[in-house]
Amino acid sequence: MFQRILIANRGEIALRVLRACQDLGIGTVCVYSEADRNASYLRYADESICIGPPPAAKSYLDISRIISAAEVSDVEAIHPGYGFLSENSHFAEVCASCNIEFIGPPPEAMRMLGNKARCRELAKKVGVPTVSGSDTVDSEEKAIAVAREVGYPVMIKAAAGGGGRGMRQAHNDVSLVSGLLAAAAEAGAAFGDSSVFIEKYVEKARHIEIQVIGDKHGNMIHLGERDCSIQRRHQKLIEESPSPVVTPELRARMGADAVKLAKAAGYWSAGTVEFLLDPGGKYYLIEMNTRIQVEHGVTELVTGVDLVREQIRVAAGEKLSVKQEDVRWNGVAIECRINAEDPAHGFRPSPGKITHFFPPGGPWVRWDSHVYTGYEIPSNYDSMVGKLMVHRPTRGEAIAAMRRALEEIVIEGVKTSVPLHIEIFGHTHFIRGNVDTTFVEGYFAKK
Ligand code: MV4
Repeated sequence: MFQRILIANRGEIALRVLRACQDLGIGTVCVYSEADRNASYLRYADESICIGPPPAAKSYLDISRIISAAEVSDVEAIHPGYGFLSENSHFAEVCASCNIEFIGPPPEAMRMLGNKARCRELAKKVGVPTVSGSDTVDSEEKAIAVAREVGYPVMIKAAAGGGGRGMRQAHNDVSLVSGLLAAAAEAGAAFGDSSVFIEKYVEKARHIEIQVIGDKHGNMIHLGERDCSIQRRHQKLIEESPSPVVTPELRARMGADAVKLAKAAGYWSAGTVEFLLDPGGKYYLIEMNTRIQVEHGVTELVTGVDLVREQIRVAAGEKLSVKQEDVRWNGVAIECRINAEDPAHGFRPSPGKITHFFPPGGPWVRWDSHVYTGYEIPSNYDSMVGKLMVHRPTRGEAIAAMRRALEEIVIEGVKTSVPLHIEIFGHTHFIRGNVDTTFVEGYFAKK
């Protein structure tokens, strides 16, 4: 096992990785930007190194600064968390060339699966269902031909994109041509790769993702699904496991397909295979996330598997501590992502000082967060202030527990998504589990 690792991230995920290291008896080095110099979790690290000014490009995204910190502190491995450099295969290669273990998948697997067009190709090759559509399209004529063949509406997606960036819907040839240009330009600017492909638009779908984890000895298991259909502008608001609509046999089929895809890419570490599930019960792969995700905690609650611990163990060359046949799913876990954002102003980020904070707690509640009274939320990074999770035997009890916890939490000084979460947890469609990916936007349109 590693003696000492560096955590190349900030906020609640830095704290989450610190806790896993504490449990494993591993020494820790945190890096932080000037905006995070007062971060509470830094006290739990054995060593903390300032790596630069607030802009992420000059700190958390700067490979040379992070590698320098790793070299001077003599760590054996780097945990990238989520976001920032976590899905950067070049960074993983630089780590390898410096003889530092990247706590994540091998770079070749990241490159293959992180590109949506290549991921789709691999899925097709190994027989995992995909949405009907095309490989990357290089002309308007080709795009129109594909769209007419699969039938409108279609989605135009950037191959290098993810989480809805570089994505456009099109209902006819005219919006297809304008959408192609817009998606390609957005992807070129954001990812330096403007290639796009076309998929049939799957209507009234739910977003179901399968958690996988593998080791370097060829073992790969799935830990069931998370239902992430409650999103707003491609930002997830609520995640739950199990999905109210996934049966044990559907879970087994989707899980086997997720494992098949990851194995075909020579994957190890934690990863998530995203599917759309249509109202007829058919599922289609859409992309793979080659990192630990924000919402990993709901899977930990229902399976009892510590995903960050397993990630670190397998990176160190150990075998997975769980076998597929021993995985059990107990009860229902739900997570609310609590963001500092202002619903009265289009949910724009609401950075600033938290003047009063009281955490939710009590039985069945898990609160993963780095914030405290007096904490100043920097404007440089994302606006998530914490993840509120509950775990109960049934979905109805989980909803009740979440409503109690949402009423308890106090965050003053900034605007947050707590009132929105309270509204959703009182909404009959949500309570009945009767939602699809258009729920939040549809709900606000009607108000
Ligand atoms: C889709 C889709 C319908 N058809 N692809 C959104 C985020 C990205 N991961 C994929 N997304 C979608 N891809 C096809 N072919 C609908 C969405 C989608 C969506 C998915 C999950 C949750 C909310 C969503 C909101 C709008 C669109």
